[in-house]
Amino acid sequence: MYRTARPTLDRTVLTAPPRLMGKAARVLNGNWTGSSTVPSRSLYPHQWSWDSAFIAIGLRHLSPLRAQVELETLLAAQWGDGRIPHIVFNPSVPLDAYFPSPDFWRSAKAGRAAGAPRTTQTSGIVQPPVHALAAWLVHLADPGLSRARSFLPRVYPKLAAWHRYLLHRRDLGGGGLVSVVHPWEQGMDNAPSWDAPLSRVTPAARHSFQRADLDHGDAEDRPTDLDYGRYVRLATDYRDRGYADGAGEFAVEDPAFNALLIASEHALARIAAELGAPGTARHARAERLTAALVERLWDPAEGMFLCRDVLDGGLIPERGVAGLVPLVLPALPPDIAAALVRTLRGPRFGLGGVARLVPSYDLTGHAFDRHRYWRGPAWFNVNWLLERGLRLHGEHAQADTLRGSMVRTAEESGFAEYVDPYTGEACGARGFSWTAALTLDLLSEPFGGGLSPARFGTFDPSDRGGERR
Ligand code: 9WN
Repeated sequence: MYRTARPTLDRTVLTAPPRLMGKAARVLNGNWTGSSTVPSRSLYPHQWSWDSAFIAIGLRHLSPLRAQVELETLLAAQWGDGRIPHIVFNPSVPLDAYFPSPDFWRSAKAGRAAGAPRTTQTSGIVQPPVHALAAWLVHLADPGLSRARSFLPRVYPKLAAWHRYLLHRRDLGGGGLVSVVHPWEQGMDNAPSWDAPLSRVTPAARHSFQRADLDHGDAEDRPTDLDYGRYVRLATDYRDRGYADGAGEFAVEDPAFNALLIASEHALARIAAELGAPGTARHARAERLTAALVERLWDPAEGMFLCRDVLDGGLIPERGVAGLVPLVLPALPPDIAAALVRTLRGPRFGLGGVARLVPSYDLTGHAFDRHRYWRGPAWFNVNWLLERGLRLHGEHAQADTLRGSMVRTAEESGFAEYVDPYTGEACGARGFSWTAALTLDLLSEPFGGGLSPARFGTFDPSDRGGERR
């Protein structure tokens, strides 16, 4: 299934490590609060869910202990129904530092029926489930420490409950895949894929909320007020329904969100095996989910996955980078993996050609904007997933090119939140945590490490011991 071309190590990776790793470490140390890492001191001064998972993946090379604590802090804010909230608020940060703030979400009260924590304040929506994958990679960084602290036995039940929540409460389309109920849940907040489903949502009145992001970010790069009004409306309605799932105005099956769930399900299988339980049922479920993903979201004519609008039933004809993220899946049919690689290298995404990093949206698409949030610029977490996916499917030369570009751009941009996909010009916050963390990971594990086929992708039903050593 996997091609075995011999990996090469490019010069950037050979010469950059000590100096660049030091710079990345300084970013992560500066953003560490004592129990978790903020994505950015200025723009995002709390703990974010998928950020913490990516941060832990890099932090494990610096301090496996801190990486474990990062995930444990997030999981301590898990709700009784299993959801992991997308933000865990730091009570010492002023309310006006970020909007929507805790007094908007009112999690303890509005989320009581769903089992929100009583004292920790959180949001009520979720973000992509990268956590089990992160927990597995963090364990692999120092299995001795992990076992001494009973890291996996403590996090496994919480991660299993998280996946149960998604699979049981969020299958709003009835086809086995998870739906997101807010663009912020998918993590690519302002992607053109949301435009059509969002257009049905009546925006909250402009005077009813005060944006904080424009104090730190350039308005030209951020979502418009109209889109923000719709985000606020959706979140308000969800809150006012007590965060109960099922009756909202927005429900979309997204390929990246579901692919990350599947990758995490494979990782949970590895964790189960490490804890002495067979992981076969989880691997099998991950393979069934992969089949559902292909059946519901694959578009052969586009050579990529699309989003499905669950409320009108149709595929959304927008080519966002989320449709390429399933490349991280080990059980993807080889012809589909090959088609994704062709699309990545073609004119729409420009890998190895016109693009320095893979853009968040089709370079030739009608909504492409090289600087506006998730409508064109390149993000490091997405590029990291694609780099690991290319490697997983044996595309080492492409992966090497991408890795070299990411490392160079991360350094030149001052670990920017995102960059112009053509030039690498920095946009958004600088000193952004997941950019620093994933650069550390690329430098420390140039061949894919825990995500290499031998340690992650291959599934042998007789393999009950997993990674136990
Ligand atoms: C809303 C923290 C988060 C990331 C998201 C990114 C942005 C927040 C915002 O920042 O979203 O959650 O205010 O725009 O889109 O992916 O997790 O870094």
